[in-house]
Amino acid sequence: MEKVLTIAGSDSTGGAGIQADLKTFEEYGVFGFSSLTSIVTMDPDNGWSHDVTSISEELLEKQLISVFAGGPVDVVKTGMMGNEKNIAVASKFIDRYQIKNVVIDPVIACKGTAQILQPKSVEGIKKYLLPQALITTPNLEEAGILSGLGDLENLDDMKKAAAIIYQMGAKNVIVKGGHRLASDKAIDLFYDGKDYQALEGKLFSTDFNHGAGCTFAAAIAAGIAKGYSVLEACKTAKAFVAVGIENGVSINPYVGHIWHGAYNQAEKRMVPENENND
Ligand code: PXL
Repeated sequence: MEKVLTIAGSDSTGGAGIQADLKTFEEYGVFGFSSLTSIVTMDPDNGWSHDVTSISEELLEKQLISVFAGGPVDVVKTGMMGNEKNIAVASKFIDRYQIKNVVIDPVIACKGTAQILQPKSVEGIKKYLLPQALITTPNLEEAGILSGLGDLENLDDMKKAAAIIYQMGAKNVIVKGGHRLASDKAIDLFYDGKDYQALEGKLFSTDFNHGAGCTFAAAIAAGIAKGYSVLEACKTAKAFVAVGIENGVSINPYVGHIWHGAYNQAEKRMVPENENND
């Protein structure tokens, strides 16, 4: 069975982060490993503000030693890293085990919070992780920050940003247009160093989409583990996330989540037989 490792933060509400990744890996039928970098908590008494508690680099290293005790994994995916030291540790293990299939979700800012990583972490992502990336999946804001271009407003801006991020060492770049792009479609821009390809999908007008970015990168990682080409993995991930958003769920008064199991209608699994016969 294919093995996929996520190195990311915890979202205890189960929509984003490591929880999204492991749920997505399961839907793709690959074996999921995880190493936590940070724990995100949200405060209902304070406008649902997000707080990030980083995990120490020593504890991240211990988790990675546990994961790699059985040898290399097929794919590594990274998400929220917490701080630059954790970025360096993750990078060291990717290098040590010669992992080539590396999906970097450069989590810099989340919806629902301001900038959550220090500027130093942005530098860490550029210095350590992008050169190791088979693909990186910035959203519009992150692509603007990483490329140094600032606000990206249209497809041309996305192309320029993708080319700059490609030059930083990522072998493929997909910039997610999402809701921030002035368009009535959900447009993602894929670039492999030669050609640009705009992937178009339906834009859903729902707020129940927390976790979409993490799930997209996790789905790409799982698709690559399954043997899809990078572009096919992106297209399938886009479809996987779109159905998840379409079937998003209200979790509490503050946030609604993408339903990670929607693509395979996971809610219909394991229903007791007598209920199935109704
Ligand atoms: O969506 C970005 C993100 C990534 N990782 C974790 C998060 C969030 C947003 O809340 O909690 C752990």
